[in-house]
Amino acid sequence: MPSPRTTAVHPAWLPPGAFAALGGRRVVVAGDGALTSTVAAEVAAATAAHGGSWARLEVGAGTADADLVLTLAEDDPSNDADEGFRFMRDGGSAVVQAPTERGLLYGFFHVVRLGEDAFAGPDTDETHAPAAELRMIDHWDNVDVHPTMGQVERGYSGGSLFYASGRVRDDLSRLDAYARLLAAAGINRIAINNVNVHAREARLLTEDLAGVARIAAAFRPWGIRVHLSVSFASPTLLGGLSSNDPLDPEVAHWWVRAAARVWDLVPDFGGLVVKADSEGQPGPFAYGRTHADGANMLARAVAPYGGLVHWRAFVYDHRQDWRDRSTDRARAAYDHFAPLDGTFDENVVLQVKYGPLDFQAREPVSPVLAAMPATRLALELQVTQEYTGQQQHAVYLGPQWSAILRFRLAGGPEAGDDGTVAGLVAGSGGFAAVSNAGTDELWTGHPFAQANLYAYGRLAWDPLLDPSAILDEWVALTFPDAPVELGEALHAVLDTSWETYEMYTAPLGVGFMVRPGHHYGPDVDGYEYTPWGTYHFADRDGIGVDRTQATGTGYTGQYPAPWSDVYESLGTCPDELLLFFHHVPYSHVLRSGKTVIQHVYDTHSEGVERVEAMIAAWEPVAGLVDPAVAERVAERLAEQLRSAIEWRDQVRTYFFRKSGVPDEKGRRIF
Ligand code: GCW
Repeated sequence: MPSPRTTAVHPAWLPPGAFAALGGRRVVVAGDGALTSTVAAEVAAATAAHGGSWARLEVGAGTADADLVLTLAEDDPSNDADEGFRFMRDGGSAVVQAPTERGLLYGFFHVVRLGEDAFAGPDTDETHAPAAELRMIDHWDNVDVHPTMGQVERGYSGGSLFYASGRVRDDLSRLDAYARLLAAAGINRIAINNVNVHAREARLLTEDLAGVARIAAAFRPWGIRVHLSVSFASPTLLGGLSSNDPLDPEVAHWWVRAAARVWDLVPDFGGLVVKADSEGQPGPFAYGRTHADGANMLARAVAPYGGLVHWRAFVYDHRQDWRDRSTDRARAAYDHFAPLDGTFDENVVLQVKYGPLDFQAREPVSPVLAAMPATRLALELQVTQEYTGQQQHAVYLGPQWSAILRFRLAGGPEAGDDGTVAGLVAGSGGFAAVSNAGTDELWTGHPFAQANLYAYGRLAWDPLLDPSAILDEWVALTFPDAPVELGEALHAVLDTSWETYEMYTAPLGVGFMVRPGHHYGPDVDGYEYTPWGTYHFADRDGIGVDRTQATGTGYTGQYPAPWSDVYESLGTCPDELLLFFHHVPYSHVLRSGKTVIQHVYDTHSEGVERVEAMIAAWEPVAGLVDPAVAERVAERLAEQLRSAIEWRDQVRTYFFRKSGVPDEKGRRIF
């Protein structure tokens, strides 16, 4: 019997075939509770589809005949925070034992991922546990369709999975499939609305609570807790108060009552997400208060319920004057937040974008992550591909995230792994990332963008996983019956796709160069004279932003040693970030031995050639996948090539016109 889920929506990384190994065996599920029932239902569907058998027993009941036992531990310590499990393989049979139901769920998906290897392989006894307790996905979904952003801000996958016709959907059945996919990737928290909270969306906190409760109910069987983005101005907007001052007792009391109403309806509600004093959103600055004042006031309202406040560090001046060379957007988060270290309540998580600007394909890691040891910090990533091809381009972001997570930001070499970005956040505020999923029948627009959502979850569970191995997992799960050539082709297309995208877009860490507003396609000067910040300063002689302490904005001084020195000096600054930190002449010779201008010419030509190679690698295997997937991939690859050519020609031409320096390889410039 085929799984009923496959007919409605694309199964992504959980097609029935992914369950063949366990589904053909004798399986026992032992234990009580809602999540154990989720596991039991999965086992029932898998064994029905693949000819095995299953039984649900009491913990500790005889399980001698089983090939696979999924059991809660007998001596249940009931530490709800424990999501780990023990995996044992012995003579061809396997046991998953977990202290909590959530651990059992993750142990089940571990077995699914292993496939036949769960049973065939050397005997083993392993324990597994996530590196981070907080593994969150954020949706930038609006209830209403926004006039310029559409329903999902920076969404490239159709409409919202949660809202339709101006309210929470009546039919939330698709959320079950979505929650299942997220749980299988290890995600355990979800924020269900945009951090830009417009008037309609603000009311989710009050009059739409019944709908929020229904959404939470859809995620609950999968161990995922729901969070809401809220407007800092809710007391005036929704409560009719005259102020939102965080130190005003009436305001604090309004939030206390709001929290009580939420947790009354949704007892396992996760907490609030806040974008304050950022890009026009209200915040504590209007009342002369700090962000700690604002965050702590909310934190105290939600603390009695174990709730969290995810407070975003994305605060900068978006009304700059391009003539003012002293304002540097890259400095803003550190300048605002580092002085507040140690002043946030324990249930505040400061959510920090991975770079100091805004999810560019290449940025240095945010210095804020090393500057606030007495604050719970979360790393914020962007799975939705706002600045990385908007799910038109095949860009596998696993390698980018892995490089960020492994980067040794703090403490120098002595700090060991604690000083990596993963080490700084995993045991602290964990991970958050903006989702790329929507109502698109393939979930993510580009079918290959599914791999990004999967990879984010897996890296949040274990930041040291190899992104190429994660891709193997995703391929094996998504295409369980495909011949090995398909996997090889997917590696050829995706392994270096981030680097390829970087090659044909903004060079050497300078960033942006995108069309303002929608951020798709090239526009070298698009943002250069706008209030949002200035990014490349190209003139006839050179390009780049001087962010040194010696002669520039001083941003390099926000880094701990050795990075402050490494980035300060032209001699040691890595090539890929050169123009982020320095303004140099076009004739400047990179560590690669090429001049900056020739590097720009070469990478832009090579980037297009690499997209052509991606297409050549994919075409021979396209017939191996579902025709709907093949058709979508073909259409997107064609657009990627068109767009890469557009980028190449505009960027090469722009810099030839600015510099007058010809391409030494004599290639055509327009
Ligand atoms: O990347 C920018 C986006 C905005 C977004 C903002 C943010 C939700 O262009 O659309 O707003 O970042 O992260 O708050």
